[in-house]
Amino acid sequence: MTPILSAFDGGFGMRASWDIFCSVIDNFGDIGVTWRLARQLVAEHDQEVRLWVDDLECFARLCPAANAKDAQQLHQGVRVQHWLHDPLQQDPSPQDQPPSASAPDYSSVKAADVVIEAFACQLPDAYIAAMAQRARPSLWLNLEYLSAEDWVAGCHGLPSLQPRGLQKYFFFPGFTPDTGGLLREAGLIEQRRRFQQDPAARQQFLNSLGVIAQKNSRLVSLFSYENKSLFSWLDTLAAATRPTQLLVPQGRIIAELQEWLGVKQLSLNDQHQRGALKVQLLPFLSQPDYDRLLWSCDLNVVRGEDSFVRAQWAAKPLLWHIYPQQENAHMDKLDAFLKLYCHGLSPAAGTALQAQWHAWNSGLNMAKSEQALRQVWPELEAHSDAWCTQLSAQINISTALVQFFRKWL
Ligand code: TRH
Repeated sequence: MTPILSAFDGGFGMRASWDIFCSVIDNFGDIGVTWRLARQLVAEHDQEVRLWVDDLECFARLCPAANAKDAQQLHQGVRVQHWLHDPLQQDPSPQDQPPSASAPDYSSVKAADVVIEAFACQLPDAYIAAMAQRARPSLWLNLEYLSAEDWVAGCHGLPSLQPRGLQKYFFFPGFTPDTGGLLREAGLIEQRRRFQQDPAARQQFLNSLGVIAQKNSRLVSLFSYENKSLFSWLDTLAAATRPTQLLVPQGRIIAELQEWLGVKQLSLNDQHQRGALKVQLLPFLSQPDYDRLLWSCDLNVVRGEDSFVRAQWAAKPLLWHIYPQQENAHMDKLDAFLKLYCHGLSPAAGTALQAQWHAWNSGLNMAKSEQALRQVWPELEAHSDAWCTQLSAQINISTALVQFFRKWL
């Protein structure tokens, strides 16, 4: 990876080299976000991108073309490099390393023009040294987790002095113009609108998943962590007059779903009817197909960060299971987003939505809030579309990153 900073003519010139470091904590969000960002920097900004990921198995779930055994591989223009994430910066002894692991020799690695340390994953010390040794040290950015909290805008873009005279800048995604924005591919909204205005395309996509959308049935996608509210929510859907088809990609909620259904093992495309509710298990989809599932449904239950954002681009009502944190810190994040999102909603709709999101994120009974939401559903549908239109007017995070770099030069 040869730094090509010299090719820059005052920042309006050629491609820069980018290294994005991702350490998979758990679940899919870390790699989900960084893989999407890496692809966008290549496809829309013609940048030279290397994505360092420490869990190739997890990466392969999101990139079916990937081989979890190959320490180096190229996908959609992104060079994917396996690394051994060692937060304590101790050289792992050989027996500690999994057989497929291959710790690159960082002393021979040329640090990129721009280095993104995703979610404070801690870069290898030898790589940081390489960043400092460049003729023009690398731009070092810490890509933070998404939050709607007020303090984020004030911290976005702030530098923090690091050893070896390096500066690390905190880069916050966000929902307002004074943040780094959200991941949104060029043309995504137009593509989603075309799909949603084409019933044949929706039906063809759903059929490809083995889903036959019933007339007058509400389609709901479910992607969440284990949740004590699930049973009461499903009971309410089963007892409703309007039929619901619940489409569940394989994931952490399946065990509780099996328990509620009273079945030992749900298999792919199994369909189980309970009253007005039909439940269908789907495979874990590619990211583009998961987008289309979100676009096809009338309500999307999502979690974490990336699916949460993708559901907002679907312009449909959503129910968010936020990633649980210690001391309930996640509830502040949930309320911060609700404060933004409920702006412009009628008191009845805002109250019903907040009641349901709080119940879902606190493991409480969902019956009352589900009933209340039904009364305001048309307003929520219109609101989710208006919210998406408002959000999509903002800069997207890949463009914001490239602009940040050009200003820094
Ligand atoms: O998997 P997650 O729970 O990831 C979490 C969050 O990112 C959280 O913020 C972070 O702190 C934690 O990881 C460490 O949820 P998330 O963010 O929605 O990521 C899921 C990814 O999986 C997303 O890119 C969408 C993708 N996906 C598919 O590609 N196919 C599917 O079928 C489904 C259901 C999801």
